[in-house]
Amino acid sequence: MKKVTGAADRIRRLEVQGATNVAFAAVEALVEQMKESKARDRAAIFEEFAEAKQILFASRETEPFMRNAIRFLEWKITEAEWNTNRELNELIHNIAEELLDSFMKARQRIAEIGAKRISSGTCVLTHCHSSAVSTMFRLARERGADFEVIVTETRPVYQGRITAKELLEAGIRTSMIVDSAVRSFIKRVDLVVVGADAITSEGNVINKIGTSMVAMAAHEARIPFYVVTELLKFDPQTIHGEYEAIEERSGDEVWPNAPGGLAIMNPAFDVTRRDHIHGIVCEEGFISPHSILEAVRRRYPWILEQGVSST
Ligand code: RI2
Repeated sequence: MKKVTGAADRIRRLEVQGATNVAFAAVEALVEQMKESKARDRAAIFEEFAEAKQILFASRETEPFMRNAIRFLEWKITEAEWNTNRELNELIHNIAEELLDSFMKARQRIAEIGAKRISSGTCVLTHCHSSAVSTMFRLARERGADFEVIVTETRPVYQGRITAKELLEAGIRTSMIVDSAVRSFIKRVDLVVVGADAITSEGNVINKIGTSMVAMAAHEARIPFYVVTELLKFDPQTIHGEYEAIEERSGDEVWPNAPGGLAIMNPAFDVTRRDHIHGIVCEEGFISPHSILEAVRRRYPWILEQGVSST
């Protein structure tokens, strides 16, 4: 299981970052792993697949996009006719391509929709680094909008720096603030835009730690708060009453070599209630968080059918 354990380690260590990159790194590793399979029959191959899936699922807890993508592969290879490893490899490769292709179309549509809300003179605040949000900003810039983005540094691992570098490269006016300065700057901004790691059946959004405080500051200042995300991040387990698990990371990220005896809490994400979200920009359009389940059912019915168990 070298390919998947290697990928799982890179994901865990944050060498691969962001829900989308994590999902595609996991799919790629799984496809490569199956290519190396020496299993002789269907049952043995599915056993290997299940083992690989468990290793990847365990790499980071709050990654429903990765889980949905892997379940999609599993569903498709379960349904299809194939006899040899060679046939399976070709099939699995094509399924991964299909998923990537549908994702790319979704991402383009999201960027098109979101970019319409960013015109010249707009000041946008964003938190952390989201490839969906960056794509939308780049498109708005390409379309000629001259706007400004305020990026939070995003403690403890400073993903805001990734965002800042990307935006500067795209020729977007960018400034950075520390996370605790959000409320001091919120009145300067016209809207807040963030990405998502997970969306629940209630329309709540799980994103980088601190997002819910940004949302509260925006709510207090009556500034619109948008979430830009593919519906592939919907977690079907939440329909069955389960809470999205929030990954707890090592305290070393907060303070390496901290004094002994100091307890450090380091949750990677928090939950932003739907009441603080003005709109979700997704492949089904600009929607209210209240209609999330309906949108997922329309666009990806398989997520609801395949994703009912936690394995
Ligand atoms: P895209 C990131 O989590 C951030 O919370 C970001 O908003 C989210 O993933 C979505 O990113 P982390 O992996 O899928 O940095 O839009 O912990 O790239």
